[in-house]
Amino acid sequence: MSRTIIVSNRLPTKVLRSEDGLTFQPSEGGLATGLGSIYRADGNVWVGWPGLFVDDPTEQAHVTQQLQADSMAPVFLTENEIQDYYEGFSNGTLWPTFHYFSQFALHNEKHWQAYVAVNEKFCQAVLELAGPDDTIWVHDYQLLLLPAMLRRERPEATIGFFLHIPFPSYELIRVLPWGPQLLEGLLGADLVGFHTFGYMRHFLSAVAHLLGLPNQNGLVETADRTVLVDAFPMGIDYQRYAETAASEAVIKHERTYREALPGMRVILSIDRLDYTKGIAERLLAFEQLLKRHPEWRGQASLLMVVVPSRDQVAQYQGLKVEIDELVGRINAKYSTIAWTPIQYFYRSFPFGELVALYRLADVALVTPVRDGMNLVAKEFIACKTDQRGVLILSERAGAARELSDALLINPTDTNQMVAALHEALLMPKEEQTARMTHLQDLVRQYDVFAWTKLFMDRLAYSKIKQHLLDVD
Ligand code: GDG
Repeated sequence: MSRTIIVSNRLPTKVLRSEDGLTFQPSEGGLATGLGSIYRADGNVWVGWPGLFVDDPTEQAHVTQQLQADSMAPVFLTENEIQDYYEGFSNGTLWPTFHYFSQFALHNEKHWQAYVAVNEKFCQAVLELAGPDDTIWVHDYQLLLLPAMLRRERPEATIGFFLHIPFPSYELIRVLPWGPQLLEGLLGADLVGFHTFGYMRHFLSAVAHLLGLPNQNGLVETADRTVLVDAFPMGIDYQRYAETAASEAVIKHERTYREALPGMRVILSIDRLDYTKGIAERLLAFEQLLKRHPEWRGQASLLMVVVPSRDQVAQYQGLKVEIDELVGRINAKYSTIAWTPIQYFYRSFPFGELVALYRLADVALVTPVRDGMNLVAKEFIACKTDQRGVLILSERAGAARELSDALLINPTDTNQMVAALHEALLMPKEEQTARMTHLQDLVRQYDVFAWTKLFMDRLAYSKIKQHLLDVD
């Protein structure tokens, strides 16, 4: 029987250490939901790091056993590996480079060696589980070398790869000392998928320029195989958001928030702390709105949730200080006894409260300077059960390719952001409904289950196509 093996850096369950020992917390991420139906089906399995350093063999056995019961297989990483492979090469080199922040990118040979070694470790873990007929689906930038490593050991295997972040212009890949190896790593797959057609084109052009391999309609001919490259914009579990948004508990939360902000127009901003998300630029635009359009003072508040992330990395600590100072300065300048311009939360909200915030918001301000897709934009849309509300979206988020009924802006153009905010706050209800209805139709149809099915079908097709080419 053929099975599917999903591989990603993190498992969809977080293992946490508390005073009472280890606890297991399911992750609510979009990927976990979308693939949930696959990896929990007969014999399928998800391979990844449980998100915690565990070195005691008894504890490792306990974690393995607990996760196995829920179709997962852990890859344990040492503290050095977490530092050099994860924080070092993945988050300190690849993340900034792929988001066009190459000035932040570290080029450290030790980090690269750890990246190769950990990809090899994942390869061994997959090989122990995978049979010759199994389908292997590898995810994201932490595992770019894995497809070729698996291919070397299992030439016949069916291997798919999906990248969740942007793929940048080949000029940025060329700056990386290890660019060609990374591309060769990806070409071990049968199918390489990206969120947008633009990222796919950048990848094909990098493969042509750095490896000298041309393509025809997204088919790359390597020395011994054909690799299919395509775009698969990821969706969300629409029904889950829409149903939660209509639930009594969430409506109650929203009412409580409303009572605390009577008559106020709410502009919502939600991100992980990250320099790619354009949080500081957004604050500056809100400040300019208050300056140029004083009529919104006392009438509109920016509700800003920043979820702590990667706080061990220097750039993230600096960004946190910058955001704290900007919020402090703007609030100090414009606050009145009755009104606080920015309601700022540096923490994560439980799912139901997050959905209540989406319901509450009149405007969602989603303005990353670079973002592979951006699921927050789609979640906001799914939660607007009354078809009201305006999405302001950065044209540099992958989601902008699909969500053309949003107000699309350039996140580094403060004037344009101020104009969009003003327009959104004044937008007639009929226009809000017309735009939101279109956006909902789209996000509902291309949900995460459709995305998963499309990718798996295309992967199966790429394999059939290869057999036919081999026969020719
Ligand atoms: C990467 C790519 C791509 C946020 N705050 C809270 C909370 N969240 C949840 C959101 C959303 C998720 O976190 C964030 O997803 P994004 O897509 O916006 O961004 P990344 O984490 O950077 O994800 C991105 C994605 O992969 C998928 O391919 O779209 O471009 O960078 O689901 O709801 N969840 C809860 N409380 C919060 O306070 N419960």
